[in-house]
Amino acid sequence: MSINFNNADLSRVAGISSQHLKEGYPQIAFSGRSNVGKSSLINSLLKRKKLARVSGTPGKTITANYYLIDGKLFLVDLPGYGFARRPKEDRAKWSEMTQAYFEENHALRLIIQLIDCRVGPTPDDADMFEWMNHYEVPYIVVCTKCDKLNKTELTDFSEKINSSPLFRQGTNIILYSAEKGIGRDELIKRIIEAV
Ligand SMILES: Nc1nc2c(ncn2[C@@H]2O[C@H](COP(=O)(O)OP(=O)(O)OP(=O)(O)O)[C@@H](O)[C@H]2O)c(=O)[nH]1
Ligand SMILES: [Mg+2]
Repeated sequence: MSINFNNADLSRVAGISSQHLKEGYPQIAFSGRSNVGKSSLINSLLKRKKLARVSGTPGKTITANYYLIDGKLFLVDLPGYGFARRPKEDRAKWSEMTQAYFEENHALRLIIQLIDCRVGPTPDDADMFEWMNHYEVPYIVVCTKCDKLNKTELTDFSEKINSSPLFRQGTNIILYSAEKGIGRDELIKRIIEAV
């Protein structure tokens, strides 16, 4: 299938769980902690500077944003988790929104789970993998902001992440930089395969 990633529009913002789409165009969802770089990654995939909002203050909006790509699939920017300063009500809302998204979602093809290269997997990420493994949801791992590590750090990180016990065997792991465009071609390939 050929997909024109330059042809993209924000087509739906779900602010409450009943607004999620569960059928229709195939969906690829981006999941990860606040500030991990979900929106930046979507912008870099689409070669757009500002389509997905990149926030200086992370975790401000708890919405799922659906970007329709070339009239063929949705990229879904899910609300980020694990932001410590977030009030309790927000965390409850996050859980409700996220669970509702995953429950009986017939359109979901792949979760792209993001991990920050400088942070590594957090306990919240571990919960997410446990959950995805349990429900046999297809996922790949994208390690963001790899431009921030030097060569030695990147080698160390790669070794650690490649032997992480959190992931299902054979999990695809991509090193990514939204700033430099590193990993973009490979990620696009995986998305097309999943669709
Ligand atoms: N150096 C570098 N910085 C990045 C990269 N990707 C994202 N950032 C920065 O990381 C910060 C957070 O990026 P966002 O894309 O807003 O992160 P998010 O996961 O969407 O955050 P929430 O929407 O709050 O959940 C911003 O300051 C970005 O500029 C990258 O590849 N390299
Ligand atoms: Mg974001």
